[in-house]
Amino acid sequence: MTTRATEVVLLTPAGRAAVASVLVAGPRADEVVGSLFHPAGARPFIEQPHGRILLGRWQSAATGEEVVVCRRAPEQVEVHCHGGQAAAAAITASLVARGCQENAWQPWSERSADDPIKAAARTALASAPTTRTAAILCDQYHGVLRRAFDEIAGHVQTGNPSAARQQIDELLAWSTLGAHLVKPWRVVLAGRPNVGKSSLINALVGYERAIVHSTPGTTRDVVTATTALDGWPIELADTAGLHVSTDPIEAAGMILANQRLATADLVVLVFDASNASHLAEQALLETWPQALAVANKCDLAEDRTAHGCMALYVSAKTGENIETLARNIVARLVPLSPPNRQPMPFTADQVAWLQAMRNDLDAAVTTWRLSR
Ligand SMILES: Nc1nc2c(ncn2[C@@H]2O[C@H](COP(=O)(O)OP(=O)(O)OP(=O)(O)O)[C@@H](O)[C@H]2O)c(=O)[nH]1
Ligand SMILES: [Mg+2]
Repeated sequence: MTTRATEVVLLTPAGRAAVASVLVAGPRADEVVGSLFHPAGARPFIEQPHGRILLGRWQSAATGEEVVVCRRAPEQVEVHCHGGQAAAAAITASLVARGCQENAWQPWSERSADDPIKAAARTALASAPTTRTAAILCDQYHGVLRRAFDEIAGHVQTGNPSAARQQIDELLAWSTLGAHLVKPWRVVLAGRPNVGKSSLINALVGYERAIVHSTPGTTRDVVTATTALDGWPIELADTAGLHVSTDPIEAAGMILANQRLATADLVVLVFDASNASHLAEQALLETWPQALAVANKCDLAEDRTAHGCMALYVSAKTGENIETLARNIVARLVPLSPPNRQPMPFTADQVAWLQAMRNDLDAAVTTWRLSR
């Protein structure tokens, strides 16, 4: 018979902090911690009740570290030591030397959670880039998505497929937003050389991310900057100006630009408000009909209609309408703000489960119709 390993898992993230937490979980947790940890009082560790917080010393070859230890539950002990990497690494090494197995927190979290949705939410929360997306993931962690899944299963069991289908469709409508709670939306700025794409990226992120120059063809590579607009994580990509060029480096830049454009969640086409070039603009608008059109350098434009009534007139130089541009980008990506505690599928597995359930329900209805 093989015995289950006792694991050592670093629970706190890398980086500077006051405290680091190491979890020891498994059948030998009490025994190994008891052999290394000496509580301040007379009572030995192994006799201490669960839940009691104990101060003492971690006695191994590498460290005489002062630590706080707690037996959280049967087979689960937490060791809290000084933050940073050194103390936690020394404690982990001493536990590994006594036969424990070091593991990353994600697989441990997935195995130990009572609900896979909760485990996935915990993993996603650790990478949530904004407080807004973290709040939505917190709701999923606390059960709103699980309850919605249970309700769907309940409708199926009680023979109410139309209610199940409606609820599945409502959840799937949030799946695009759910997929971007951790992964930023990809917004690509494109247009002819010198129209001010790099200047607009800089104006949107609020610092000089991309090189701006009066020489057309300044940007060659794709330059990205990740930011948050209205609390949503967004990666803005600056691209080489699109035009006919015999310069091989510029041409390579345009290939990269087109690759980015093909996978973008939103294309922002930038025009020069002070210098309308109708044919070139028309061609870009026909290629990217869903794009957001922006006429930059409006501070130089005498006529604010030359680029059509659909274009938003902005100035990266004066800041005019930059906030409106940010709002318009958000409105395209997230047309509907989720209400509080909105259930939202946020992993590919959850979306696949909903789609499979939807297909099964459709197939059942078809079979029922065909049998009549
Ligand atoms: N007056 C005015 N000038 C601007 C504005 N935006 C950019 N410029 C100027 O236009 C020139 C080109 O700006 P960039 O941001 O480098 O333009 P780009 O589209 O990135 O150019 P490429 O990388 O060459 O394709 C620079 O001299 C900027 O200072 C604006 O809103 N108003
Ligand atoms: Mg540029």
